[in-house]
Amino acid sequence: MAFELPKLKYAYDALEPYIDARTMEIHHSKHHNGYTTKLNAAIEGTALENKSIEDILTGLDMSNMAVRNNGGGYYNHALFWEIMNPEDKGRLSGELRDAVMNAFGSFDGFKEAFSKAAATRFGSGWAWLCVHKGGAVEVCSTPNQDNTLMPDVGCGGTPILGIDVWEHAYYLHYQNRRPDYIQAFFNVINWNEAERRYALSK
Ligand code: MN3
Repeated sequence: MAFELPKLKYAYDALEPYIDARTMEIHHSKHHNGYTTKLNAAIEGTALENKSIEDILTGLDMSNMAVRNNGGGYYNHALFWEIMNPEDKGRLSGELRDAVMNAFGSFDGFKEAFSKAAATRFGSGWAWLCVHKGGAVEVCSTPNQDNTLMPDVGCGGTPILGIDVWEHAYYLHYQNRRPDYIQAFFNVINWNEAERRYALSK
């Protein structure tokens, strides 16, 4: 079964003014589509062909750059679209809130750690909030299309929230102002989805 580009659950312009429609359209229909197509090409006829994307990434041979880059790109963007929502954003609550308070002391403490990880990622990459088995959360950052499911990336657990800090994610609207984009992202986080993923992965 080939992987398919996931459909967005909202319109390209739904995250305006925080993320502009043109960026969303190119990001989804070009960039994410490209990762999907190249992932399928990279696994066709191999032992990875019938595995889930999670299994492919957790068991990844990190020297397999085609699967690392495109499998990461496929998974990361699928997560990214889901953990944003223009309307029903919810708020940090329940067990995820408890875990965030334990790790960072306050919501502002979390926001500062997450924003710093995103802002200081040199070049292209992602910042994550991830959860370890047992329920503890941590913030970390990975380069390129790596993520915390992959082996030996320096931090671990299952990502439940992530921000894409590749320039293609923000440059049209924010140009070099990555911190403004990171700040804006907090307005579109879908906390209900993050909490759902936390419960599944803790
Ligand atoms: Mn991207």
